[in-house]
Amino acid sequence: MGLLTGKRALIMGLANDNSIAWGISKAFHAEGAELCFTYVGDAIEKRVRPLAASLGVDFIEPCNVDNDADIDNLMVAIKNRWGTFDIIIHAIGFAKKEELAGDYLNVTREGFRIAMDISVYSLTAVVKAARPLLNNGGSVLTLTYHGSQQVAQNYNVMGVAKAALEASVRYLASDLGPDNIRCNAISAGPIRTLAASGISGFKDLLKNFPDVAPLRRLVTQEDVGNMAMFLCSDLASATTGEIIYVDAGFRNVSVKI
Ligand code: NAD
Ligand code: 0WE
Repeated sequence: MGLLTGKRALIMGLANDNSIAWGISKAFHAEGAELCFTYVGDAIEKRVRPLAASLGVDFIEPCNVDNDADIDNLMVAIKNRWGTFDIIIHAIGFAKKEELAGDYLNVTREGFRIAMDISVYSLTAVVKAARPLLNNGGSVLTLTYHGSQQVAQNYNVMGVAKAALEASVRYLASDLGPDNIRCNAISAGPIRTLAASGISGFKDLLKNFPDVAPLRRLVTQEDVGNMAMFLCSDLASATTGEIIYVDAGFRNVSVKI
């Protein structure tokens, strides 16, 4: 018996084998969860299919979270295949690349709207659509970053979006709690993924992080996957509305130079 045996998990945000969602998927599979993956676009579909197959998963659906119809269609597909389910992993974040450099105050109205829509509203939209299908004992988990709490150079509008995402977690936890469904976030340290490629200063961040972090190392997709597995298991049955750090202790160190 695995810690997630009998649980069905929707995994949103798998792009390739560097994705945080892949670390979570491997940990979930190892503990017996049944998985469904979503993708956006043909390029990502080509990456997701073989990864899913390597875990014996053939339940793969398209879903662009900027589109209510996609979210509704996803829930119809889940209702048809599973009836009900237990876990939502939301590992999605997006801002236009030009918003992730220079001063925050240069953010545009459209850049702000897109970051908030894809990175924040999507969690609530998915939970709202999924709610009739979610089982008692279920769990919703999203991914955040400490740039929500303290200024992180170049993170800019994503920091503002993550602050709103973390507040959403608390409100969703309050709404879902009476049905015994939990909602939490993992705040991960920097990890080299597609969403971190080509970001100015990211290489330096990865280089310097182990000198400062108490554990003297970077965080891995597996570190995050294991915490996600625990949080979505019944071992975390009274934890909801929380932001759990998987950052090798970095956020507690004040002098970072
Ligand atoms: P990733 O690029 O592997 O995953 C991001 C995913 O978001 C991709 O699968 C992409 O397809 C998806 N996505 C973007 N726009 C979408 C849309 N409109 N509809 C549906 N999906 C969409 O990168 P990652 O680092 O694994 O990111 C996963 C989550 O982890 C994000 O929320 C990110 O903010 C967060 N996070 C990342 C780090 C890091 O350093 N990499 C640290 C803390 C938190
Ligand atoms: O949340 C993230 C990634 C956010 C992200 C990254 C991209 C790159 C490509 C959102 N949208 C896009 N859009 C793109 O076009 N992280 C926590 C990783 C990250 O991103 C940073 C960081 C860190 C850490 C950006 C600037 C500074 C630090």
